[in-house]
Amino acid sequence: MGVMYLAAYLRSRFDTDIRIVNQRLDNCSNEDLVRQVADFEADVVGLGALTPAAYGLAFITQAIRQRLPKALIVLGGPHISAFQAKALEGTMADAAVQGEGELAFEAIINAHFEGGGLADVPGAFWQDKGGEVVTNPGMVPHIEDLDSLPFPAYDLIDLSAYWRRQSLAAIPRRRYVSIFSSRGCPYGCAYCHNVFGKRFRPHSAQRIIEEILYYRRQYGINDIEFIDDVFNLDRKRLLEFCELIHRHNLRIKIVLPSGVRTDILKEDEIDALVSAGLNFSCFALESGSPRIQKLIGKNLNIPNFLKNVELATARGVHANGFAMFGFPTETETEMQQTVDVLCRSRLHTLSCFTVIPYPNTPLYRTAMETHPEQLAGLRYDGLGFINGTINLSDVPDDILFAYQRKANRRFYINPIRLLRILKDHPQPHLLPLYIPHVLQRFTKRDLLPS
Ligand code: B12
Ligand code: SF4
Repeated sequence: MGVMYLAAYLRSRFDTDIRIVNQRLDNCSNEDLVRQVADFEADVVGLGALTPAAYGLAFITQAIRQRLPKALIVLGGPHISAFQAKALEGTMADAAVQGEGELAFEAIINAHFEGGGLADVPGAFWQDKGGEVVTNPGMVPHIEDLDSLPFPAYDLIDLSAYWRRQSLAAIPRRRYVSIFSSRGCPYGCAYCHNVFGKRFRPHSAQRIIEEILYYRRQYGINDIEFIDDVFNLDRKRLLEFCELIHRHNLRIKIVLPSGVRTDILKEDEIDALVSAGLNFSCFALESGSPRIQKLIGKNLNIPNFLKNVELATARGVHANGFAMFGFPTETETEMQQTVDVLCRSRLHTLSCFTVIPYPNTPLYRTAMETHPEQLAGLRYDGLGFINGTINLSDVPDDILFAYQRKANRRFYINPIRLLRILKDHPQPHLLPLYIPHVLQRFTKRDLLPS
């Protein structure tokens, strides 16, 4: 989504040809990526990455620099928000941008080609001729009116290739499109990156409808995945959006795989979402312990969480829960509280992880105080959802991972839950595809280094 937003914005500002390559989707090696960039004879190369995939940036930028010595190479995306100026070290990129990218990338291109200098771009990280990394003061302002942005450049990707992979939601193989309908989140979860700032900046309900109508016309799509951080933060926008869905007689399916802020949901909002087409949503508990909720800054009201999951599932919504084990100072009793809340809930399925701290988050700073030994030399290459083996808690490794397994086993080994999954999952005939994933979660100990 990020690079599609950037592409759409940049071509509205410059007369330019843009190509997008998704290394992950295409299973494209670093060498092949460099070859594609060189064959395209790019003048500007933007590289975005999440941290687990960012270890290739040093090789990629060096090889691009060799093949295209004059190209402007710019890094951006969540990895830069996490590692900031450090992300440039070892690379041959000219500059890097943290946070929202549209205006900053435009400013860097202008500074480079119009003879100003990278030193003039507020908040940018850049390397001077001697290879020294400089951090500019200030920050490019956030985009106030998100509706002023063009639709992301879906025309530059092969959308059908994504339909053959699993989307962010655990619903495989279907024709869908993702929409990111708001930026910024006012909550203060300690493990989270602040990519878009703390102020909620939504697209208007009307603009979301226009986007949906466009995708329906263009791709014949009726299945929409909103990957916002807090789609339900603005009650007025939520109800207006649902009302517009009816007014336009749109028969769509709505999926909320990033989750909603569950405890603030109201019953009439759930009704409105369900009648607008909601059939799958994630609900993030993270911890069943009130002390840990406070410690991690999430401050979820757990009784409200349970009540709203029940209301949504009673209306046929497939509910997937998120939970984490292994927060700094977390005890075995607190882990058991999480297992209990999960098993008591009406959630259908569960994504249960152990905590991985990312730099530039409050959690990382806490972990630096409590478990510096776990962070020393920590490599994020390929570190993913289920294979994390870091332990920041107060219990030994075997107990921590036993709780992760226990949560999965106690949650799923329940005939009533299994029947409910079959009844409510949007694609029950494809559920066997998930059996290997579930078994992997049941047996995580096998992944631990000996
Ligand atoms: C969808 C999603 C995924 C998807 C797709 C990821 C992807 N490559 O985009 C999947 C399921 C694969 C995924 C996986 C993971 N994710 Co994720 N994910 C998201 C989510 C919910 C939305 C991403 C999105 O589309 N945002 C909307 C677009 C518009 O924003 P954007 O991509 O950030 O792009 C903007 C800027 O970053 C910038 N930008 C982006 N690229 C570039 C490039 C250049 C050159 C420039 C100048 C600017 C720039 O400009 C863009 C427009 O303003 C975000 C949360 C969020 N709010 O963004 C988390 C998020 C990106 N994920 C996160 C994490 C932790 C993970 C995992 C590591 C989890 C785990 N422990 O396993 C894995 C890693 C997988 C991997 N191997 O890379 C973190 C990022 C951590 C980090 N340091 O990289 C985020 C930010 C969540 C959070 N709040 O902490 N994720
Ligand atoms: S609610 Fe989500 S986006 Fe907001 S601070 Fe918490 S984890 Fe981050």
